[in-house]
Amino acid sequence: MPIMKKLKECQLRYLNQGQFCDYCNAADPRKAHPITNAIDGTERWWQSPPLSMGLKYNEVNVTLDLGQLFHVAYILIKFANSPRPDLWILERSVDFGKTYTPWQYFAHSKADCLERFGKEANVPVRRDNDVICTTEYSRIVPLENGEIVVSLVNGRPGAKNFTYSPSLREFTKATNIRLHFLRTNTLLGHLISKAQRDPTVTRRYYYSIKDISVGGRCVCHGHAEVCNAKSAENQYQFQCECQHNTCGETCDHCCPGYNQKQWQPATAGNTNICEPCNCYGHATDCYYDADVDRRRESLNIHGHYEGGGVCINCQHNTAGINCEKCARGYYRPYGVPASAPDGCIRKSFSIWHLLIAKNKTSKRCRKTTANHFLCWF
Ligand SMILES: [Ca+2]
Repeated sequence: MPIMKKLKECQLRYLNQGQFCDYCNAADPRKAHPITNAIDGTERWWQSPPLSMGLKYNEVNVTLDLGQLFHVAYILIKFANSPRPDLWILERSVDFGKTYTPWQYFAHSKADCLERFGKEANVPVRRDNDVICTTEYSRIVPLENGEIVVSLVNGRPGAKNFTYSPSLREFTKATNIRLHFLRTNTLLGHLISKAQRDPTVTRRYYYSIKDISVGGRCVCHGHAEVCNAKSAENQYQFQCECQHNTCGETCDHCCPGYNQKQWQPATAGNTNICEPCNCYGHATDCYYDADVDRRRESLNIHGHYEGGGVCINCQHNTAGINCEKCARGYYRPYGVPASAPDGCIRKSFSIWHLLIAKNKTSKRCRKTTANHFLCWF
């Protein structure tokens, strides 16, 4: 918001006894109304420029940056010395403010709901992700200290089973919240013709917010019971305590080495635990490959070809999806297990000469075809 200096604020409660106005002053803490006042938890308030400075100030955005992804359960807005807005949209972003989508519409009349937003007013919520239009919060009274409570979980079908309701989990996600105000409440002042209009009346029309409270929980995709402050120094950022071999701030991927199966959120019937890859101890990380899974080429730790884990950076001269082979130029002598750390030995042709011979009987010969042997000398 631009810093407003010498801007008159006119409090509506004094209308009966005559108008009371004062000057805003950014330099005077008692008369300044910066946006930080809307989240400071005190009685100080934020105030937008009045319509006397231009009708463009009907449209004002207030944006809250949550700093990370949350499931938002409710938003409580306490207004200050102006009525609640006449027409506005509560919006959310899940991509840190790049794009916004409507969360709930607010209008004074049912006609506005339909004409401005294409929504029938005050219809009961049927689906978890219904975007509704409500008229109950746009009344002119109270003139001051009005409140708006937006509940994004309670009253929706998935509320009782939130963790396992994918559509409600998705609907409540937000990294940013935007109050997109479109029209102030005007005591029907807009009906007065321009010629008759009291030039001071529009000084009374503005938005003012005393405080905004947001309640929610971390997004952990069902893979954590607890979400705590990231560190003692940073009490405003939270991190899930991930279970089921999941990693990340929101437990949104499998931990390194646990990608035998594709990551999935936990559901009511399945924790969808991330399974370790079988790399025979030759690699610490792996990735999931759907094609490998489909072709059943990856061996899991139970010895079954299930999942699509592909080992990354096989060590100890090994290679292959499971590091089960020896790298080019190396061989694993017969009987040495795939998990042996030094099982792959360099083929040295200066010492070991290969010869295809017929019918050889030696400890260093291996039968290749019916009458041929591969021998080392
Ligand atoms: Ca405040």
